[in-house]
Amino acid sequence: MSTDKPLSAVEHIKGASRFLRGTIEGSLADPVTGAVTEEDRQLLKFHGIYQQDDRDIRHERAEQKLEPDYIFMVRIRLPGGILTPAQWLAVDGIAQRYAGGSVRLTTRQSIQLHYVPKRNVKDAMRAIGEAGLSTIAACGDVSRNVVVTPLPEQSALHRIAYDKALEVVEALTPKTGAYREIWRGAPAGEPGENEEPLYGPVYLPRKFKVGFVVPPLNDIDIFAQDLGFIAITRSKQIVGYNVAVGGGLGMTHGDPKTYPRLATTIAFCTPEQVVAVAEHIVGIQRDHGDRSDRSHARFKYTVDDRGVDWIKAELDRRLGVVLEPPKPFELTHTGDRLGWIEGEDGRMHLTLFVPSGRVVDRDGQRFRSGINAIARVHEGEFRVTANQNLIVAGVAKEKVAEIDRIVAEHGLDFYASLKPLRRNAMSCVAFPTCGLAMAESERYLPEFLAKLEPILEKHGLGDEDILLRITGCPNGCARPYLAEIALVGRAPGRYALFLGGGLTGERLNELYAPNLGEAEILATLDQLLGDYAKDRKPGEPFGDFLHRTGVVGAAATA
Ligand code: SRM
Ligand code: SF4
Repeated sequence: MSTDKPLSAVEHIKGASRFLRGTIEGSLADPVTGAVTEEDRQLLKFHGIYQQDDRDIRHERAEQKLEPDYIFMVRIRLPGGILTPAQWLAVDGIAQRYAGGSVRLTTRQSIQLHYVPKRNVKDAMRAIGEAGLSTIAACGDVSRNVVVTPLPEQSALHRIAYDKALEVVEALTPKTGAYREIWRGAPAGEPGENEEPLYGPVYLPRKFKVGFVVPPLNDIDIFAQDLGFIAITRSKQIVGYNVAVGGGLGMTHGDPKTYPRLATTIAFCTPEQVVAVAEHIVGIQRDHGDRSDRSHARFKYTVDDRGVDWIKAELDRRLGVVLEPPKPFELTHTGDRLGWIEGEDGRMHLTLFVPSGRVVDRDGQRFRSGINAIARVHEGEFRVTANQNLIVAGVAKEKVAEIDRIVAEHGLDFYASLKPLRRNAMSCVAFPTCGLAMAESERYLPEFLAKLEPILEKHGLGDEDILLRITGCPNGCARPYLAEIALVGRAPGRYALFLGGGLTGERLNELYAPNLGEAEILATLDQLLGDYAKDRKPGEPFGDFLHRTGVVGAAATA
């Protein structure tokens, strides 16, 4: 371990947990409270479950001297975002029966079910298992859901990258028997001496995120990952992967020791080396990450504290070979391309826009009913994108008209007329379920868009690709620090304004103003967008313009 400082409280909880067993069963069965013990709250995360409370009624309940309205969020991990139509319908049924009714697609291609009362947690988990799905390691200090570019048109390359990602998933999934015992009814056993050959008894110092991308798309934001594999292709084959390390976005307002960081591309490895690279990078973080201070425990800080050269040398040493330098590659854009795309195998793929990933029936747009109706006739698979959208993948050409009819009947064909600002925008969950939210995000995005769109139109920019992301706090769940415009929550109705990210996910934005209300944000953007409309070069993106004109970047601080 890298430090002599005292271990953080969570390290003690993990160490005493007997490989994540804790007293979870007892906590869930305790009828006196809707909550679990603090130790079990921490351990449940490794099982994909967060204890939350409904923040809309927190104060009211406190005034009535009631405990908070405890609820649980269950995160189903889906490597590469893939699930079958039958699994989709099963998840919808679980959301209706045991949770608050809505399915939430996430920025890591997973599915979250909110509002699960404690009494329903076991039933929900059993039903998830019966659907052939799992929640293990969807949260916690382990490798999280592995994201893979969904890449509909290049079906062969997608399959190769996806299969490789599944090998990594297999290698990095915790092996503890606790999950099977608690949720799948396996006989309770005494923990083995070495149930976690890779992680060991205290797992990683912090969460760890792995992604696979196939250039030129960067629809998973590869440089936000702790460990990124960038496919290098030659004549429709993946000849290997560049290895990028140390990405991560979380920070704390006003604390310069915490910061977003883009992953650094350090090497090239062959397809056969990928799993070993993943295991050894995880091993480096396990052995050298900071276990005393959780705000300094992500791999990005290990990379910066030790230096990129040290990480590369340590990786080579553990592998027993010197990896080659990275190969050239080019990324052209982030985000999803909505609508139909034909794959090289002749199959059709429809990317549906799902605002903030929330699958509900609302007004004229009936996402839940519409996607369920598609699932009943669809013979391919669904892919959740890392931008909270859903791909109906692998549709036979003769089925396209039928899917289109269902889409139109449920009011989901509006994607075709969306302006780029709305199409690209992302928000995190925030209130009322996220315990860390400082300001609204998902519930505020539509309102903010309705105010920003007329400003864009006024300046003749309605059809420009502008990338906006909003989060309710600086943790960065909607990857705001990669956007051209980002609102990062500070307090109810107040946001830090970050500007100047790029459209390919290769440049972080910068803090422009630390604490603004809506009127100030709109006035600032009105001014800057007006300047952009007047003075931009042909084809120049907004973020690039802000850098060139010194609004942000080196010129701004010089
Ligand atoms: Fe996140 C914590 C939601 C992607 C950085 N994130 C949380 C929690 C669990 C709050 C908590 O700890 O109590 C949020 C639950 C809210 C709720 O009510 O549902 C939450 N994060 C989300 C999701 C659902 C956002 C969304 O709107 O889709 C995403 C679920 C991903 C998944 O399926 O696994 C989500 N979170 C991300 C990402 C983006 C990514 O991974 O590509 C990031 C930034 C990348 C990174 O990790 O650096 C991210 N979440 C965080 C952090 C800050 C970590 C840090 O290094 O400081 C936290 C807080 C923490 O870990 O202490 C956090
Ligand atoms: Fe919650 Fe903050 Fe993540 Fe938004 S960014 S979901 S407010 S932790």
